[in-house]
Amino acid sequence: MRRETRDLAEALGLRARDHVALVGGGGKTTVMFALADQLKAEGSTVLTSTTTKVWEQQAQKAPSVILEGSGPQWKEELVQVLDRHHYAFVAGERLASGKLQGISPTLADRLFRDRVVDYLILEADGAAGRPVKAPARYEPVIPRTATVVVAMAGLEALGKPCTDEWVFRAERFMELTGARQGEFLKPVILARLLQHQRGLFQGCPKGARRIIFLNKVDLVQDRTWLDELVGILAGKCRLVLGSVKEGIYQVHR
Ligand SMILES: Nc1nc2c(ncn2[C@@H]2O[C@H](COP(=O)(O)OP(=O)(O)O)[C@@H](O)[C@H]2O)c(=O)[nH]1
Ligand SMILES: [Mg+2]
Repeated sequence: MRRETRDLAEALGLRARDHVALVGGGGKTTVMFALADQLKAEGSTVLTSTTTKVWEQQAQKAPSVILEGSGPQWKEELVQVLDRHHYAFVAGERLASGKLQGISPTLADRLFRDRVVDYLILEADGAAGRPVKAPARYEPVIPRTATVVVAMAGLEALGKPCTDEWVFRAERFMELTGARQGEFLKPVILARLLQHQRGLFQGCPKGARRIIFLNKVDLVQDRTWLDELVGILAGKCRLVLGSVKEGIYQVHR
């Protein structure tokens, strides 16, 4: 079954009070903020954050950035900002690099359990700007209370060589998928990354819903490999093909 929608939250099958962790590459930050904007516009309260690091400029897409490391008044500030804007980004502290340190997974758990907001949306993985990544043994950092894990990849990588240019942690990627150095990233190889126990869903909490989101479909010219990829993945878990840029999503179930 396949259908199209312009509703991102619905494409991902979100339910009331979900705790969403985004992993992989190819658009996690973009999805996080698009989702937060939508949920806020629909009247929900939202917190965005990361368990890794984020550029301060990116975090500022939220109406307010609250730093846990700024002192004991941070929680009070957060409550005030949420009262006013219904949406904030929470981080740990400012780093010299211009990035913000994220929050610990246990703080994410606490914020979720304390029902501070309706939705908590986290970037739980880093991809160094590449559309595809393989997780190291200590990645991603998904809080235990996450109810949804969205594993992402950027579709512009399909057919490109499996090298550092397109794949973050390329060596680990080849270990996991059996791809050879420089081999074209074929559908079957990307599917292995998504389906491997130590692949993109590594560390997914037991009860969390798993969603595969293949983004940047607007950059795909030849649909043959895309159809092949859908053929392998569809029916196994919720699969979304889309373009956050164009705001259009295809849901395969
Ligand atoms: N063409 C296209 N570019 C996108 C889309 N979504 C995100 N991008 C771009 O892809 C790059 C990586 O996105 P980002 O959200 O930072 O990915 P992350 O590394 O997974 O957090 C950025 O330059 C985005 O503007 C999309 O749907 N289509
Ligand atoms: Mg990012």
